[in-house]
Order: sequence, then C-alpha cells, then structure tokens
Amino acid sequence: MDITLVQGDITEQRVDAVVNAANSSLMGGGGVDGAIHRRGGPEILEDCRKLRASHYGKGLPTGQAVATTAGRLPARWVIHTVGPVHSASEDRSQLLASCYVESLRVADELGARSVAFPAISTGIYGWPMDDAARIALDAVRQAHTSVEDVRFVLFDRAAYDVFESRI
Ligand code: AR6
Repeated sequence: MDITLVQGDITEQRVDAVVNAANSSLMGGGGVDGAIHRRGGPEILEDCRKLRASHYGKGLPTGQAVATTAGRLPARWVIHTVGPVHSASEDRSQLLASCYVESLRVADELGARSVAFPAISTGIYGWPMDDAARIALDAVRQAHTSVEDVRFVLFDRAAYDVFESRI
C-alpha cells in the first residue's frame, strides 16, 4: 500500500472513495462534512437519509463506516465515518483507529483501490493533530486491505507538517 500526503481540499481528490468525518446523524454538518455535501450535491444526503431509515435509525455508531454515492464529487463513493469527540479523561483512541480500519473495510467491499482520508476528529471534535496523526498512520499501516493508494488530505500546512513528521 502507498501512503501519500496532500495539502488541500478533500472534495477535489480524484480517488475511488473519499472518507467523510461525519456525525452519527449522517445529516451533514460543518467542516469536511459540510464541504462534501456542498460540493457533492443533494444525492449524498438522499442516500444518507435512506441509510438512516433502513439501517441506522439511532444513527451510525462512533467508529463505524458506511458508503453512499459521491454525487458530483470526482470520486465514486463517499465513505461516512463517525470519529470520537476527543476526551481528556477517557482514552478513545481505539474508536479513532476504528474509523480508519472500518472505512478501509467498506472500501474493500466496494472494490475501491484508492481512498482519501481527512484528519478525522481533529476539527470540531477537538483531537490534537499530533496524536491523531499517529493513530491514523498506525491504523492504516496495520490494516489488512486491498486498497493500494491511501491519501491523507490535510487542510492546512500545519496539519500536513505534523503528518509528514510521522510518516
Ligand atoms: N478538506 C480536507 N480537510 C478539511 C476540509 C476539507 N475540505 N475542511 C476541513 N478539514 P472536521 P471532526 C479538516 O471538523 O473534527 C462536522 O460538523 C479540518 O481542518 O471536519 O471529525 C461533522 O458533521 C480538520 O483538520 O471533523 C461532525 O459533527 C479535519 O478536516 C463534526 O464536524 C476534521 O475536521 C466532526 O468533527
């Protein structure tokens, strides 16, 4: 598996699957989630609504992942995963690692070979970038997957530099 780092906007990535740092409602939000729904258009939300109705009445649990169409994004699928909110009192790193592992498992089911990840939980959910980068890179490196190209798309230079120092 090749792991590459890109500084930029995940909605512009030409990959088989783009991972969304969603929330358990699957109904959209800010950050990456807002950008993906804005650029991808209403088809994505429509698929999310269907998933809520058919499988996730109580919402998608933290650490799990599920796929929808990518709408107008230059990708085939969006894989929505729910990162944990960072906690100073409780170690939730297994849940964060699970987001990466489960997203790759869903990617395998779809037959996706290239996947773009944002730095899950490092925005609104408050996870320190350095710790999140360590967990993300370890999880992806250890995953058993047929995905050949994993791309971490870091929104700003500071995040890119943190990932680069750990790769
Ligand atoms: N491309 C790549 N990275 C981005 C982009 C983008 N277009 N926009 C933001 N980032 P966040 P979370 C970076 O807040 O912490 C939503 O409301 C951002 O700088 O998107 O998992 C959901 O609905 C940060 O480093 O996700 C949930 O309620 C990283 O992406 C909640 O936020 C993740 O930031 C999830 O919070």
